[in-house]
Amino acid sequence: MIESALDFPVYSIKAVAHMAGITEPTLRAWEKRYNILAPQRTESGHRRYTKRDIYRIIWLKHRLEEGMSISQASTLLLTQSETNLLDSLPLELKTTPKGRKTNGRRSPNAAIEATQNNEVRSLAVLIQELLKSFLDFDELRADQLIAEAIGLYSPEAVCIDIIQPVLIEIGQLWMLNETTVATEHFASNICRTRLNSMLDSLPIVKDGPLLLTACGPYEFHEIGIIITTLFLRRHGRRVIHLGQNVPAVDLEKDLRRLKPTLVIFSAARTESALMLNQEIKPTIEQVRANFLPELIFAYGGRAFIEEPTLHTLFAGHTYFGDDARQSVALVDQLLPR
Ligand code: B12
Repeated sequence: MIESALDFPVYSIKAVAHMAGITEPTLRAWEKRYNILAPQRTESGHRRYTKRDIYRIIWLKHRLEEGMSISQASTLLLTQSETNLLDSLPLELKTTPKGRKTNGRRSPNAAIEATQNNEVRSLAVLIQELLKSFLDFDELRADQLIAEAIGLYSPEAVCIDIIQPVLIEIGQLWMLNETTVATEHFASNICRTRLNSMLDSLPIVKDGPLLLTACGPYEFHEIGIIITTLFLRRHGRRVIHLGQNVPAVDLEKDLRRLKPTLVIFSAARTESALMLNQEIKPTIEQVRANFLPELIFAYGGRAFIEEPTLHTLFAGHTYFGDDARQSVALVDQLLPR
């Protein structure tokens, strides 16, 4: 029976082997010889592990590294509290104080804590169910879950604490070949549509300095900057979103026509950060030199979190923070009201 987000059987043996650093044959042997793992099976007979299984496996691995035999470790496992098991998690999955993020990604365990404390239907459960609905191509369920999340939590929490970790998880499953491109397209399209309708439901701000948001040339990862746009608009800022893959020539025309105060670009991959540097930055610098001297160029996105050396390319310009929440605080510093 599924009792919490720890108990969703979604991870294949390959994914578990990768995450825990244990070979697949070893996992199968532990299952066969010791009464410690009982993964569920899909209709076609493939094993599906839960997060709780993964925590147990990592705990066992640590005991073996300390010199214990697997039979001793598996006997000891049965006496361990859940807290001890969670303590053995690698940094990426480690429990952090509630709501704090690890590496731009909310710790799933912080939310699991919330479930255990009987708060409202927790973020962790919503995350796991939304993930499952995407993996099942269940559009209706996905839509219901996002609508429910919007009803329970702030748009900021829905975007950063639910949609973002689910998409990152899908990205990881996709990288591990555990899911297909179609699943990723399905999930990102639903999220994008929902975010756009959240944007549409906001009143149009007509006053104040104009902000432009965009993805640079050949950048199609748009959800992060849509979220940034949403947060800025919710904060009462006048923002026009120019969309994906904005070429430098078009940008120049838009800058001349719209005369914004701030232009904000997002790059999810190193390649697109390099394109920002080669094409967008010189265009903006030229426009600044010629007719908009006050124009501020800001940048952000996953590329700069994963590859911090990229910042050196943008010296003299404004890094807009590791996530969309930070951009709201930064805009108030740059453009006080
Ligand atoms: C959805 C998705 C796609 C979709 C995007 C759809 C869309 N309309 O946006 C599509 C199908 C287009 C796509 C394509 C590709 N993708 Co892709 N994709 C993803 C996925 C699964 C989710 C991205 C996402 O929306 N995340 C959720 C958002 C909310 O997070 P975020 O973007 O990081 O944004 C947050 C912060 O970074 C920050 N932020 C972002 N931008 C900005 C800007 C500012 C100014 C500020 C302040 C903050 C900020 O705030 C956001 C909210 O907190 C990621 C997995 C992942 N780890 O993210 C892979 C991922 C990014 N993709 C990847 C790859 C490799 C590709 C492709 C090259 C695949 C291919 N072979 O074709 C292409 C490249 C396309 C291109 N030229 O851009 C890799 C990138 C690896 C790397 N470092 O280079 C990832 C990490 C998957 C993986 N694990 O390998 N992808």
